Amino acid sequence: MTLIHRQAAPGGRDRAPRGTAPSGTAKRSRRRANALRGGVLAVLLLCLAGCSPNDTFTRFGFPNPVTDQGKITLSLWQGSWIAGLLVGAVVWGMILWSVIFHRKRGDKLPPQVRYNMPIEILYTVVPFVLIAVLFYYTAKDENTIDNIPAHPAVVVNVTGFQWSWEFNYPQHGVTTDGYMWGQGPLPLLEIPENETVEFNLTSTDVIHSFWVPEFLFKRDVIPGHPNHFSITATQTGTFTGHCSELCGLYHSRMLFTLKIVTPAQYNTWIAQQQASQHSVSGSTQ
Ligand SMILES: [Cu+2]
Repeated sequence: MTLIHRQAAPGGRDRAPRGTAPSGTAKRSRRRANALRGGVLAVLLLCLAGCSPNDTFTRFGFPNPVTDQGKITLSLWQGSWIAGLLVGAVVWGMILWSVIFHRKRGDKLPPQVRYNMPIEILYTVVPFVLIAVLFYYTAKDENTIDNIPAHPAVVVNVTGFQWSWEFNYPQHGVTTDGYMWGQGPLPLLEIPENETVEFNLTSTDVIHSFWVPEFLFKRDVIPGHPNHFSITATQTGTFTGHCSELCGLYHSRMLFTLKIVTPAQYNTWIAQQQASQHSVSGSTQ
């Protein structure tokens, strides 16, 4: 209630009369105290961020990449964040500096610096350089990630449909499929580590999108417009793949299991699939 009873000083300004203005020494010590407070706050924030036990922090929220291409994407992501944070630090620093050391002390305007050519040129050149550097690294990394080797070790034809996936290995005459989540086993995509794998993506109905979060990569699966990409897996493990393009009622259930195995395990698995699939197709003829 004290706020309601509080009255503004005459003239609409709620400030101390001129005669009681703080002395120069008091002003300086207040400025110092404000700077100290700002410094403590910055150190606290840095500590809170730096002491995080989760190393997702150093990846700025990205999952741990499991492909050569994903590692490139991660470096670009980290570099862009660091560049952004450096620009942010300069801007936030200048804002804080103005707020702490250049508070309004009267109605007199401070010296104006309009049409100062060196400053105007700096304002134009610095953002241009920043964008040029970001563009260079983006274009360079995009070319590397989009590169498809002339002779990939493994080729997988991926077909997306409402609401599941089919994986065909044309070099081995093997096809795997499955069910959407909740209806049965998910389709299995098995690939070897340390080998180049090319994916050819097609859809039989609407636009889907092939996404393995640990690849740090997704690519649209479009009917009538085959898409391609290639990866080299760097570690073994089991992961979940998703459709990341809203494609209808059960879009969220359109999952698949990705298994990255050693080349020897991959060859064994392919041989098993060939034996079981060919005996099934032989017995149904
Ligand atoms: Cu889909």
